Amino acid sequence: MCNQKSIPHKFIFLLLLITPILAEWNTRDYIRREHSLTKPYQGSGMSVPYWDFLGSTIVTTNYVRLTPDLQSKAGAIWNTAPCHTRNWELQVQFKVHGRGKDLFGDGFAIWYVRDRMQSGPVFGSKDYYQGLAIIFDTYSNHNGAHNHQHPYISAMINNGTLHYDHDRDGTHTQIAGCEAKFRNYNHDTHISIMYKDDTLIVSTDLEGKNAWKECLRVEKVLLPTGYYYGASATTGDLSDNHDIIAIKMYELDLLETQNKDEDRSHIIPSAASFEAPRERIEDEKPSMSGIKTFLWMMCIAIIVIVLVVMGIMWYQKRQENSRKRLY
Ligand SMILES: *[C@@H]1O[C@H](CO)[C@@H](O)[C@H](O)[C@H]1NC(C)=O
Ligand SMILES: [Ca+2]
Repeated sequence: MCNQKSIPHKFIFLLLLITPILAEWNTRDYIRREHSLTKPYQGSGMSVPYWDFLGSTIVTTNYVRLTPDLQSKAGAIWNTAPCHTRNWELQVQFKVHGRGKDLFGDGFAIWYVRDRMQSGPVFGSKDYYQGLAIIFDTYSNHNGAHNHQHPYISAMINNGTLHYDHDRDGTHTQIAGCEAKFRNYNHDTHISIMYKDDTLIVSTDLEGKNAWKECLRVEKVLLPTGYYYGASATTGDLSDNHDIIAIKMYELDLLETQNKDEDRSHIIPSAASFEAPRERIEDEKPSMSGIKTFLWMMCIAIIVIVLVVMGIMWYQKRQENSRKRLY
């Protein structure tokens, strides 16, 4: 009797011993309050700790609305603290919704950039920026054929020299993208932007299944520390409510290969690969049709086979000749 009773106590004691160790292992999930925006938003008075507002943005108890479903609005929120973390994950819960069934726009963007609080033409923020933009483009400005449907999520890295071209929906400056229907859902919609080991991974949770689905992954992306997080949105002739419900920034552990003393603050934003040149060529002259490509492949295959056969024949002939010489 006595023994049986003491077992759970021992167990609890063991748990108490283990818990701090588990908590320490869990540093991967270390949330950084100074880069996060969670309910309740308001601190004392009107201000929201760590965030500044621009333009049409309003704060309610349940959401931060960057633009209402009205024409020609632009709004933004900007984190007041620069991010000094090398590996991070930003999880954003958002809601894009409006009365428009077929016509809505323009979209919103999530930023990690050098200059904060600057309104401009790129979804409510400045063009020729330095840093990273994750763009949620709901309206296709492109009159010609696109390789993709809208709404569309894309990533763009800028060192301050690139222009975001709305006429092409930014397709020739994006590093990657994916189609993603994220409008007018009753359930929660989330995006995860992970920057780890110089790799950018964007995942979405749009179907209310509580699971991440990879949208894009790009290696060799260089971003400095010390930039600012933000979100901005615009409406034009078309409109939508662009709401941010929550932003959670997680500090991720340094990898063993990363030197913690390395100064990453002077890096110029860059990405080794661009989708750009390929799409630009496709835009100017249509790419080869499937049949044409197939015929080309056939031709090349036949040439290769002929060459191989000729090579074998030549080789055999030579073998024969050398054998003849031996006799
Ligand atoms: C900025 O990016 C452009 C386009 O990728 C590139 O041609 C240029 O060399 C870059 N400039 C700097 C200073 O890195
Ligand atoms: Ca667009």
